[in-house]
Amino acid sequence: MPLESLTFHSVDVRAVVLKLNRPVVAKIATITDWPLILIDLKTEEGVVGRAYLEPYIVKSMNYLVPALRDMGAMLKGQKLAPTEIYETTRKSLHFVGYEGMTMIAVSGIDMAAWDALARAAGLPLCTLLGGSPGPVRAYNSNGLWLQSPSKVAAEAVEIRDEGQFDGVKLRLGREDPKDDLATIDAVRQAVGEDIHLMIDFNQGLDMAEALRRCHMLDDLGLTWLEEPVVYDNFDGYAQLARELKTPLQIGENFYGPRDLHKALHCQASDYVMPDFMRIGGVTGWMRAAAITGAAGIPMSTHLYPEVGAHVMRVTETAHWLEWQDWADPILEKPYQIKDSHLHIPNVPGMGLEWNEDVVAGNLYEA
Ligand code: SMN
Ligand code: MG
Repeated sequence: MPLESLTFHSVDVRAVVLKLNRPVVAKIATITDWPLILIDLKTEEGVVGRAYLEPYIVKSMNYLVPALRDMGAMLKGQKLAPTEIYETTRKSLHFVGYEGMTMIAVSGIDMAAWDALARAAGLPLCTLLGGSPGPVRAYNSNGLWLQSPSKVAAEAVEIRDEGQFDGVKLRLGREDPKDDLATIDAVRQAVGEDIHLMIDFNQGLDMAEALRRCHMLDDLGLTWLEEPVVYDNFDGYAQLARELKTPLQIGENFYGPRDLHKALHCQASDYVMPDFMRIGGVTGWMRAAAITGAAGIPMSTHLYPEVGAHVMRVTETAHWLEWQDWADPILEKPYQIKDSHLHIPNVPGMGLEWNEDVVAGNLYEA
């Protein structure tokens, strides 16, 4: 099929809500119900590209689903050229801002467009991007929320054993910092000293508290300290990065590659970990990866392990893939983890097919 003549036809957009096996209990929010938006992008030639979005808050789908449908209607008849689609959709809401829900909708269409192009080419997405399928180093981020030290330690063993992981992410920010320290201790005793421990504060601290708590943790050999303060306080992050020995990690709340550029310009972090629904899907990631490559900043993924695996194969400073299996119930063939690596299936595109029974049983009217 000649790729250059592929033409955008339409998008089917469905909203689903799943119950989380291990609810999110973070300093700033508790989440029991996990929203997913499924996007099927169709071309006039009958190719279907698929992607999903996970916008955290169920009611956000009431705004995002109409935006996605509207973008789909607007794109009818346009060439299936993902970077051109990215620009058309992004600029269509320019006057209300590129960020926030605009960028989330742009990202969803972008990922589905890249998937459609790779499927039409008969290539895995990573191959279309100039790489090859292979293993991608991953840590497990499926749980370890703010519970008692003993509960977290027991769960850490389960989480490690879900894929012989050599890295797991632990959420901190308990009322008393001593309980955070006790949790790290209990986890190390349960899973051993050699495993990488990533720490996430989920933006829960103010600057004074962040300085105090991060200094307390600074000699523990932790792999990174993630989002201690509100995501856009780049001056505060720059101070933390200057003062701490442990690498600082931010980026899941960058809206587009320009936010990442601003953060690096401010020297706000040692590492970055863009999220696919906020950085601008595959197009936004590739632009961001050029910036981190030039700056020599290690780049990890946030959520969306399927798309993450493909782009990490072509990312100059690829660091860790965040493994989260929360979308697995709606997938016919969830990706597999072995020996702390995600293995990309050798199928066209990302190979996402919906488990229609699970989708039908969990639809949400948006
Ligand atoms: C996170 C992920 C998903 C929901 C809430 C919080 C977290 C992460 O910040 O980095 O995994
Ligand atoms: Mg995080």
